[in-house]
Amino acid sequence: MTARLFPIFAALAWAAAAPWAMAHGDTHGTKASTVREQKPWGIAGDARSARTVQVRMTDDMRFRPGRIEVRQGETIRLVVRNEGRMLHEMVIGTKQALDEHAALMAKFPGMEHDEAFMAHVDPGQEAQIVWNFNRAGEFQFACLVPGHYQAGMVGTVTVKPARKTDSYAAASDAPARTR
Ligand SMILES: [Cu+2]
Repeated sequence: MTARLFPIFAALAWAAAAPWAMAHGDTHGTKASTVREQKPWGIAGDARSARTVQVRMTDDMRFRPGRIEVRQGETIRLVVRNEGRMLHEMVIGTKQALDEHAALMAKFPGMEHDEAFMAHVDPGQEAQIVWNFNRAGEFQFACLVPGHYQAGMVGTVTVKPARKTDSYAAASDAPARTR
């Protein structure tokens, strides 16, 4: 029992000590968008070089479109509109990262979280995510409001390799990494 409970308390302590925006300890109150941290699914982008993609979120727990295709290195300005009557959000990540995040959100519904790769959108409102997909692969975007992800509120982002022989290298137009 103790062993099974431990991860929950560890997660609670971690969530309390480090709100999501500061999950890696080196940003201290700075919004993640100003500290560009490379994630397996990309890095915060610059809106000036972005292609705009509009996505609608609705109370039937769907994103429309539910599939987005981008080229590796491309920066996308996701304009996310909540057309429902309840809070929705878009969080981009790998399936594994979203699964872990969703489990944490289900345990701690009031948990604050904010990062450059997510947007929380009130009913009738719209928000933006500017993200540079500089890693090729299959990723997802999901609404992690408790119950929504579990109800299927998830979409896919396919990032096609810039070059067939070099699927993991950042494209030449990607911004400089922080490290
Ligand atoms: Cu939702």
